[in-house]
Amino acid sequence: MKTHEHLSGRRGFLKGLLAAGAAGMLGSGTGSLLRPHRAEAAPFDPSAYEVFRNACPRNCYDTCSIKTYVKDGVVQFVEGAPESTFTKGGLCVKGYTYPRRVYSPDRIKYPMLQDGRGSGNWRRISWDEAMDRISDKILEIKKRDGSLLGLGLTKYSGNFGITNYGVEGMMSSLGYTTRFVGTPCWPAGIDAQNYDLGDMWCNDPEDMVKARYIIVWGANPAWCSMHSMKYLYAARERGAKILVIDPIFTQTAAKADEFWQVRPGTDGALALGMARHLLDAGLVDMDFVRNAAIGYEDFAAYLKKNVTVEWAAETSGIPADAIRAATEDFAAAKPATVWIGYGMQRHTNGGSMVRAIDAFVAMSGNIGVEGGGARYGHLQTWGFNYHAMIQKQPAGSVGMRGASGPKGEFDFAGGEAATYSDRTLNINKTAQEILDAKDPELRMLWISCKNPFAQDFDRNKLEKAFAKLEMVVSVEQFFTETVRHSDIVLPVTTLFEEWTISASYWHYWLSLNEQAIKPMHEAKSNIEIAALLSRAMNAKEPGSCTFPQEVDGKEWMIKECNKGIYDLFGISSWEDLRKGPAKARLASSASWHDRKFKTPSGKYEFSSALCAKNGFAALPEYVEGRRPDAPFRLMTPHIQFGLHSQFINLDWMEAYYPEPFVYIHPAAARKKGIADGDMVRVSNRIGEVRVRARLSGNVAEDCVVMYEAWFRKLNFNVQNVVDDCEADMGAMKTGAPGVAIHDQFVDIAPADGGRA
Ligand SMILES: Nc1nc2c(c(=O)[nH]1)N[C@H]1C(S)=C(S)[C@@H](COP(=O)(O)OP(=O)(O)OC[C@H]3O[C@@H](n4cnc5c(=O)[nH]c(N)nc54)[C@H](O)[C@@H]3O)O[C@H]1N2
Ligand SMILES: Nc1nc2c(c(=O)[nH]1)N[C@H]1C(S)=C(S)[C@@H](COP(=O)(O)OP(=O)(O)OC[C@H]3O[C@@H](n4cnc5c(=O)[nH]c(N)nc54)[C@H](O)[C@@H]3O)O[C@H]1N2
Ligand SMILES: [Mo]
Repeated sequence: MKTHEHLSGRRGFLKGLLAAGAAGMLGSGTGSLLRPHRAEAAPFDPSAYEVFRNACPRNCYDTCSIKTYVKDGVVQFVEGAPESTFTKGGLCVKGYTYPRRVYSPDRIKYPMLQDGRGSGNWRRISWDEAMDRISDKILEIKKRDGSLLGLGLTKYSGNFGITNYGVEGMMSSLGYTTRFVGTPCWPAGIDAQNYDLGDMWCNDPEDMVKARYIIVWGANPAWCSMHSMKYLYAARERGAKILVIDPIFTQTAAKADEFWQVRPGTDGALALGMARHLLDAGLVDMDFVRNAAIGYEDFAAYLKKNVTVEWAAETSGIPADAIRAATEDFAAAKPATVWIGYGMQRHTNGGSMVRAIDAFVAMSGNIGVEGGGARYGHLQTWGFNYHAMIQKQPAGSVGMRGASGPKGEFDFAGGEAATYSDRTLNINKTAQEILDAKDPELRMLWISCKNPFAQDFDRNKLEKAFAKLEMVVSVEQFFTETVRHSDIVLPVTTLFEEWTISASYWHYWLSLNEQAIKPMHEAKSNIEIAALLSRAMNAKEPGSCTFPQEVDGKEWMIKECNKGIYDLFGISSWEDLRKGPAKARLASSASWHDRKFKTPSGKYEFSSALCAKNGFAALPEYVEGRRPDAPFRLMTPHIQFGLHSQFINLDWMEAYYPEPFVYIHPAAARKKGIADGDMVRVSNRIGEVRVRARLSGNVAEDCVVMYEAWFRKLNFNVQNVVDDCEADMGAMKTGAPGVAIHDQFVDIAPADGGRA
């Protein structure tokens, strides 16, 4: 059965499943006597509901268009919007839990103050008291330091709705502050694609159906982009072959025709070996490399001198014959494509691996081709006004001298010259940067759309860093570990309670997010919170904050739209999106279809002078990965039932996935005296995790896997053993290098107390 068929168009899928579960319990194995009584289902009457448009604002490829059914002011259930051919009427299992998320008894309901950070002594306070305390602190910092550089913002991807860039706007409206810049997600690959192609711009994923050969290289769409799977299946039905390259035998690999269990961090060698074989077998697209590219001759010379298929096989662990055969099949299939995953570039040599894969695809003649391409991501549909983000500093604000650099991957506005700028710290080294910040020290941290204690690196160091902060404010929906390390928490709305608009970095659809219900409890949206803060600041010191003191969420959403967006999506106004999501009108489903690249030369650059200028090899040369300092490599990739620290904390989801595991190969477990289900200790230089072991042939013998996730009742946190080691690339476009999340090494042993 195919996943998408199974899930698509199932209204109330989760509710239905829970009901089935209950019926199952009643009837379990006892035959007809206890056959559950089934009430006649009332026919579905759509007119009984008010229907709203929503959009899943999580940091996910799929950015689903949602239809929300409301009765008596209460969200009853959600379904995927049928108008989007990408969402196609179905949501993932996480999406179907949204009605529980909004009404979860665990939600943060009011502003709260913790008497003694970490004490657990929380008490409810009013919004006025919260803003009074916060504005006092900000003014005190400004008085003490003569600037607001002691005030920091860390924000990432908790909610990518466009209006939420008002949080950055709020900071600017106070003055020049400290910003954590960069992204833990995809920066090395972004820079790599910028060196090669001049931008990150992928084909429409819906055109994968046209591909005759698909390599999914370090991505796991069966879990992380489940709506993309239907295109892989459709392509295969039309005769395409699918190869998955991953150190883990993933659910995606299980669906493929061929799986290569590559040694982590050696994909560069593999791609270069494949490139070398294209050369040897005379399979290079000479028209492309001669007319649309520069540096090909140098690259070919590098391959001849430094690369053999045997070396690639030796380095990556994939047999030479398999490399040759797949390369020939890939070259023969027209078109053929590689989906370059974000997981693959989270290595010390991640950017260089992406460049090697780009080069292989370019040599095969698949760049600029429908159904082809080196697909990574795009920001073609993000051309909003960012008016919420672009706020002026109050007159007389003092900051760092000189102009600021890029402020992250979505910094469309930034970079303009100014006398003063914000201070920028590396988001991938949050703990170290807080510890090192001087003149002034970081005194206060505002956390929004971000869960540092779950998602940032080296948790023990982070604990030390937070101890240095004088005040921590978290804007949150749930009592996360980060909230436990905060002084004040402010309750924020969910998608149903606010207006915004959401685009994807993968597909080409745009979705409106309407406010479907009144905000629960005392929750406010991120921009309303900014307005409240502005009111408090200006009451105390007029002119100290330029953020408007009243905002209307809907008006602010409308103000983000412009003619460029309307034209791109073929709509006359945002209101057209009330009828359903719209898709960008693409000249072609292929990126780079006109072969006009955005590189300095205007060509595909096998040899990039810019890359060399930034301290790397000009050619996509092989770079060795991080050296192990413990017996097992640890990988902590993304999980099916959660999105980072979100969703698994819901009781509905706990029912599916109550407990985390460390997955270890049976042979390795045997050597370590570990049996399936044992409590074990996974440890390294920086910390440890205690967790139950699951024996699995899906991981290599020298590798263990723990999926990142937050369980509200458990102490489980993978960041105890994931350090903040840098990836190679990322600084150019996102302001900081990426992070080598999968270059971690641990030992594993039965936990004291042995079997549990
Ligand atoms: N070990 C390990 N670490 C990783 C990764 C990994 O693979 N392994 N992956 C990395 C990647 S790819 C990413 S993208 C990052 C993700 O890092 P984050 O962006 O920090 O991750 P999330 O858990 O999605 O979201 C953070 C918080 O935002 C809150 N939130 C949701 N909606 C709103 C809202 O409207 N307003 C506010 N103020 N808050 C809201 C959520 O409740 C959640 O606690 O993690 C990185 N860290
Ligand atoms: N269900 C779910 N969906 C999500 C997310 C989630 O947390 N859960 N997160 C969202 C976000 S923020 C992102 S960034 C995307 C992430 O999407 P992906 O990049 O697909 O996410 P990961 O599972 O972290 O990594 C993909 C694969 O990369 C592999 N990998 C790691 N190192 C290497 C290597 O050296 N070589 C090769 N070939 N493969 C390697 C891992 O084993 C993993 O199977 O998904 C988004 N969608
Ligand atoms: Mo991510």
